[in-house]
Parts: sequence; structure tokens; C-alpha cells
Amino acid sequence: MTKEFKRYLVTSALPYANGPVHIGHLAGVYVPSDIYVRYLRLRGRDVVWVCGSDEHGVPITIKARKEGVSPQQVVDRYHELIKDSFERLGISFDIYSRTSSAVHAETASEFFRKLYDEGKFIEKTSMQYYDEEAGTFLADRYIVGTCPKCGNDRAYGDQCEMCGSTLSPDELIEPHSAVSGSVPVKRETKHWYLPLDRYEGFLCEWILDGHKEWKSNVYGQCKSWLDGGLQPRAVSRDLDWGIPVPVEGAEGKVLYVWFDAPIGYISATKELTPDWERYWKSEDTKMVHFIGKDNIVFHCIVFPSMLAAHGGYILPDNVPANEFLNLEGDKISTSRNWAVWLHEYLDEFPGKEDVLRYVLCANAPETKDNDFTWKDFQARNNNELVAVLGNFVNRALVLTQKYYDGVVPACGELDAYDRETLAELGGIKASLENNIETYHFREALKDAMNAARIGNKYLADTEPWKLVKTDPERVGTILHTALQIAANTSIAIEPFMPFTARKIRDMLAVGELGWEQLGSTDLVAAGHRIAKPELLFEKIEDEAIRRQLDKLVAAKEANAAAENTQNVEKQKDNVSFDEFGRMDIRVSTILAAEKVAKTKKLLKLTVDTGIDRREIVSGIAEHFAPEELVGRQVLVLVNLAPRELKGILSNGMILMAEDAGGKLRLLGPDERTMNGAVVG
Ligand code: B3M
Ligand code: ZN
Repeated sequence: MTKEFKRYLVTSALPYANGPVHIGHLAGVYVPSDIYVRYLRLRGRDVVWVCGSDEHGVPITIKARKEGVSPQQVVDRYHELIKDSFERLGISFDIYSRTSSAVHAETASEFFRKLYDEGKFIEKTSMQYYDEEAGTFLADRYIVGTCPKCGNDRAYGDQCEMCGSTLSPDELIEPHSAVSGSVPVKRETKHWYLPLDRYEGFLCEWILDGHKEWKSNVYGQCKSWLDGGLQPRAVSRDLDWGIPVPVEGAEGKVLYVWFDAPIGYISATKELTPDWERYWKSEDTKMVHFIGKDNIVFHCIVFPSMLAAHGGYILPDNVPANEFLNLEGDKISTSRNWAVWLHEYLDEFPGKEDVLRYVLCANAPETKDNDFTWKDFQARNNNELVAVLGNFVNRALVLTQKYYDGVVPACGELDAYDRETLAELGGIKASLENNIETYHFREALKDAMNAARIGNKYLADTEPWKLVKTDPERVGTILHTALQIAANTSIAIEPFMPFTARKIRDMLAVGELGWEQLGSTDLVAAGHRIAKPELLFEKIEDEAIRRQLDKLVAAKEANAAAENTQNVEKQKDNVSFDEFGRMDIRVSTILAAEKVAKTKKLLKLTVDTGIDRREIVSGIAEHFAPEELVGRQVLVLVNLAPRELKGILSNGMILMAEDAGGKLRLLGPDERTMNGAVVG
């Protein structure tokens, strides 16, 4: 027996304000939650939907350092960009707040202080890395060194981005501070811990016994966390950006971002309505958290434990977390610019908000990671939105315009096929409601699109354009019926494609249509005059897709170049001008090349240095075939002291560059140059 709720409190994960929103965020969290809330509103339910920017945490301070600005400047920029791009896509929060707000600081501080005063925290001192030069403790991300797994010398104290290993600062080779470059020392520091282990019993009963209906990916992750046993979790950090820990002796310490951010849902609700406690503290409220799978532990284990420790708050009824959306077969990545950014999409595809909403819902990673490809985006637009939904509505309206000057014709006697079609239309509502209520939005979208499929097939089967001369009354009945289906389609697609639903209603000139009218066959009265029909969708051509794919290629190339610079050897100690002046480097030509017997790496080269002809032994046999070297002009260090290698007196050195991946490159003038020309 499902519990009846009087009201709904819906939250969506607070996006970090250190970058724009991308399609992974939308598919995972924001499109599904917008569909759900639009549906609840259409059903007349009492619902509040809160979100906002998550403006604390180390990623923001890193971005600020990288850009040489303050964290506040970073979050101000991205908060506005995120808020604006959500609005443009029709993501219809009741409030989009931010965790740098005063209301949030007060709410989070009070929340912490209550747990502190009631002794719900464990106080513990531990040894943390400290940068004596900068005078600050270092979050793991602020410690860089060489990855013990792959040798990447830019690995972070929490993760190596080269090989993906999760690390701890103690594992890094030659750790140093990303702030001052100095070698960090360990210093004692005190933090407050939420003893999650004390909430294991409550969580097992609440989730494992009480919410077996949760999505398997969510339930499974909770079960493995609980089976593995929970540990106390630090809820404060040594950082200067965040909400100061509101107790004496906590200078330089702030609330851990994952302690403060979920409280952002509460503070946003406070900002939204004085009735906020009716939503947060009454068992008649159904709370639903929409998140991505990487946030499950914080929304199902940590935040509920915080709420239980505080007391007086309800717990989420469901947390329908989605999996991840990939892009063209690769993980979406803000740092590698491997993403489709919402604000760029909106600029480059004006008027196609619903196309993106449709594709991201149709492809949503509801039970497993899924992949977004631009080809699929184009195909769904052209083959589903243009060819089915757009084609059906356009035909129904254009034929009414053409045959009846836009006045809805009377409906004659319905025949069996008409009645069968309308009955099928009537069957959509139940399935659509059930799928939305159980967070199966992909299936729900198919139900909604079924209305258009039914209409498209109805017109294709009845072919009114062939009857107009012989049976005008029948044509009237057909088009009258088709217009009822078009009106039903606008209701069914409203939660998914609100812009298109409105366009259909505007063209039908029917004003607002209520959810309860879905399935009705008298939504557009005979004699009513419709408005001028316009195309709902237009085909997306290959060129538009090519441009997007080229952008991704450019991003990949930029990443490769950036990664190469990441591997660049550090600069050696300075030399004086005089010291450099002693090097005698000449342009030379390779006259002959042969492998050195019994070696894999050595070639014996005969080189014309302009001064003389000499032999030089070089370890490049694994990189160049002898024949490809003959005639090449190279740079030779001619006054390198001669040395004997495998019985050959090698007199000089060919200068080379080692590229990414260890590939050797010859260096030489960009045009044929006189042998012996001095390089300086
Ligand atoms: N800022 C988003 C993320 O982990 C994180 C969500 C907070 S919701 C309280 O991508
Ligand atoms: Zn590594």
C-alpha cells in the first residue's frame, strides 16, 4: 500500500559553481527532476522544488588559484551562468539559490552548532600536511608529486589524473605544495567527525528494510556501504573558503563542503517560503532527492544521518539516482573540456531546447551508463520529432487550415477505426502517470510520444487528402478527431517538452489544458478557429553535427597538447652566456648510416659538418631506419669530447627532441643550409 502524501519536497543536486552545466548533469539530474515536478504541478499537487549553486569546496579554490581570482569571483561568474542556462532550458526550479548566501551560512552554522552542543560529534586531532611557507594546511588536492603507479609527476594527493589511481598524499613521491612549491610538513590539527558508525542500525532499518523499492543501483550502493561498515567522517576542513566552523578555537576551519551543501536544500526552502518547516518537518511530505550516482552516499547515508542526529526532519522517500552519461564513447570531463556545455548548446541551437530535453530523456542513463552521440541526437530529431510529432501536428493543422479555413470541422459519426484510435489514446494516461511516479522517465516519454504516433498513423491510415472531393463529411470527422489527438499530445508531452506543448496549444488556440483532460476527445470544439500553423521542428543537417564533432576533435587535440606540457621536463639549472658559448653546434648533413653490429639501439652515421667528415654513433636505431636518415640535415654538437662506443670513435652528438610517448625527433633548419653554419 503506497503512502498518501499531502505535499512534495523535491531537491536536485547543487551543481558546483566551478564550471558550466553540461549534458551529463542534465541527463543525470535536472531533466528528470524537471519532468517530475512539472508533472506534479500539472496534477495540482503541492510541491516545492529547490536547487542552487554549491559554492564551497576545494575544486572552487583550485579554479580560483588557477585563474588568479578569488573564490567568490569564480562562484559569482558560474552561479549566474548556471542559473541563466537552466532557465533558458526550462528547468523550472521554484528557487535556484546558492550556498554562499547569508541564509545558508546561518542555517548550516546553526545545524552544526546544535549537533556540537548535543555532543553528536567526535573531536579528533590528526596529523595533516601543512605548507609552512604559505602558512596553510593543504587539502589532498593541494599536494602534488609523482604518482607511484605511473610516474606522472603532476599527480595530486587524492588522485592521479594520468592513470586514474586514487592516492593518498603519503603515497606521492617527492610531495610538494601546489600553493608554494615547498615540501609540506605534517602538523597536528583538530577536526569534528560525524560518527556514521553509530547510525548504521538506523540506516539499515530505514533503507535496507524500509526502501526495497529504491532503484537497484541506489539500493545496491547503500547496501555495500552498510555491509562494509561505516566510519566516522570529518565534517570540517582546514580551508579559508567555506562556512567557518561556529565554535571557539576553530579559526581557519570551515564546514566540510559535503556537510554544508545538503543543508543548502533546507536554506533554499527557507528562502522560498515561510512555510518551509511544513515541507521539511512533516511526515505528510514526500521528499525526493534527484542526484547522480556519485552522490548516493552523501544523500542516502551522510545527510540522513545528519538529519537523524539533528532530529525533527523528515527523510527522503526516494533517491532515484541516475548513472553517468558519456559523450561520443568517452567520459564527460570538465577539466578536459570533453563536454557539451548547456550554454553553448543554447547559443548554437536556438529554439531547440526541447530537442535536447527530448534526447537526454530518451537516452537517460537511468539504470546504466549511457552514451550521447551527435549522430543519435540528429537521428532522434529528424526521425522522431520532425517525422512523427512535428509531421502529425503540422498535417492536422495545415489540412484544417486548407480545407476549412482554420475552423474546426464538425465531427460526424465515428467509425470503428476512429473509436479504436481514441480508445488507444485514452490508454496512455495510466501508463504515463505510473512511469513518471516511479521515475521511469524514458518509458514515460515513450508513452507521451505515443499520442503523436497514434495521430500520425491515424492520418496516414485515413488519408483525408484523398477523400476531400468524394466524402467531405468524413474528412471533417477525421480532422476533428486528429485535432483532439493533437490537443492530447500537447498535454502528454508538457512535462518533457514544455516549449513544444505550448506551441501546439497556441496553434490550436485552446489556452491552458489540464492534466485531467488527457484522454478527453472534446478539447477542440467544432467551429473553433485555430491559429496559423508553424513547423514545430526542423531537420538538423549533417553540417551542424560536423561542427559539433569538430569542436570535440579540437578539445581532444588541446588536451593532448596540455598533457604533453604536463610531461615536460623541469628546466635545468641556469648556465652563463659564456658557458653556453663554449658549445659549438653546427648544421650538418648525414651522408651515410648503418646499424652497429650486435647492438639494437646504435647507428653509425657519417656526417659532413662543414668542418670535416666524421663518424658519430647515435642511439636512434629503434626510431629511424638508416636509409631514412641519409641526406637529412641535422644539428651536431661538434666539440663534444670524442668517445669510443663498441669499438667506434664517436666524434660529436646529433641533437634530438623526445616527443610525448618517447618518440625521437630530428632537429634541423627549415630550409637547406650550408653545412658548418653555426647554431647560436
Ligand atoms: N555539488 C555536485 C557533484 O558532486 C555536488 C552536489 C551537492 S548536492 C548537496 O557533482
Ligand atoms: Zn598515475
